[in-house]
Amino acid sequence: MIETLPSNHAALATRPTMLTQTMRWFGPTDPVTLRDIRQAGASEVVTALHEVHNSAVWEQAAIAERKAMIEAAGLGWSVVESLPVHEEIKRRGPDWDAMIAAYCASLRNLAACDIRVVTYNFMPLLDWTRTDLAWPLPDGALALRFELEAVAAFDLHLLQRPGAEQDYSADMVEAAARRFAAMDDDARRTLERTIIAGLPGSEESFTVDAFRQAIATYDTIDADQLRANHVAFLEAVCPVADALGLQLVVHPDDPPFPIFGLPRVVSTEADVTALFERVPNASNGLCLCTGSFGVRADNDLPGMVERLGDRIGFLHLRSVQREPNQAFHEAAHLEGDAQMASVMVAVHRLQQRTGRSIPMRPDHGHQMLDDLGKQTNPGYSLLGRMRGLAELRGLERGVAQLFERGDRPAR
Ligand code: DNO
Repeated sequence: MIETLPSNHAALATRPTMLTQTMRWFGPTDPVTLRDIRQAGASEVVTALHEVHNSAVWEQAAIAERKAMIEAAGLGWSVVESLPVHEEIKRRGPDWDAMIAAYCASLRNLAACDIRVVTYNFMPLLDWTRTDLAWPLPDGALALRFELEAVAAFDLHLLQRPGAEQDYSADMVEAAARRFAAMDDDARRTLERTIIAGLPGSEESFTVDAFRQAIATYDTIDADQLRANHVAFLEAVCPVADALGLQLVVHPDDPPFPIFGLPRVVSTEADVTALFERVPNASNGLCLCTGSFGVRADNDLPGMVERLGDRIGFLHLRSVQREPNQAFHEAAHLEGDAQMASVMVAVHRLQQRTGRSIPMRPDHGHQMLDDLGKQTNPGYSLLGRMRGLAELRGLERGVAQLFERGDRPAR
């Protein structure tokens, strides 16, 4: 009845702005189906046209077709993860112009399909990197883990990268030698595949020889040069994205420090702050990944949400447990070092201040329960992520209720 409308509106106006719950979906070949994701309680997927090569344009018809498939399953698609940045752009190579033109064409086609948040990263050659994909936890679930010592064993003894020794401490070089000597052939091949064969979502994969050659193409590119190339990329694409009403959100380096002598320049709060200062366009945004930034104890995650909030267009909420010697593993979403409750308080405040529902997803769930016997994408099995999403959803509701009651937790 018309008379009831005003009071309904009033009720709506006071309802808190909550996160948009999403899950990553790798497309029609993903063993996790759209129905699974819907039952896990997400309202949207984040995805990419993984079948399209990095240098090619995402055609509007292909985007529209994928979107229709997602919507037919009762879900939405408004965040791309990822539109990969070609190495020619990161290196500022001879094909830079062509690759930028292709990137902008894809952005136009995405906007035409009303998809307005586009995730990318600027890590040379490798996307996210782990050294163990099935690290047993005390409860029998399996976690992803990273150990710099394992990277060093691979780098020094399998890859035999020239000059690699200079990138590790003497203790690490020794530990890596002992570790490598103790590994049989199978263990060495597994480590090699884990590091360079490409984890889910990485659009590149390498053999040892190809990786050595690819690293050499970055010989003259140090951190300052990579930063300049990142700025050049943004200066070229942000005006296009601004005009289309898109936001480009950069995913931080994972892990957030250089590996294999390759520079990494999106690892700290100072890195991203500098990026926003250099390229102030509205479309220059951040995918705040509490897992990637959280590997470094010097990244204050709740503070980053507070200070960088207006730039945050997408959230990856997961937690790592830091270990000695630059190692870490994926903890349960509310455990580990992320201080997730404090992050959520900051996120809740940000959403109320701006009235923006920010898309978020759980990430790198444990392989657990019925998923243990299944072929799954590492970090992207269903049940661990469903547990993560459920925990995050509960945490957000609890935080919202505290605020509604008038409690104002400082952090
Ligand atoms: C790993 C993901 C990353 C991320 C890209 C964004 O699980 O968070 O692969 O999608 O770095 O471009």
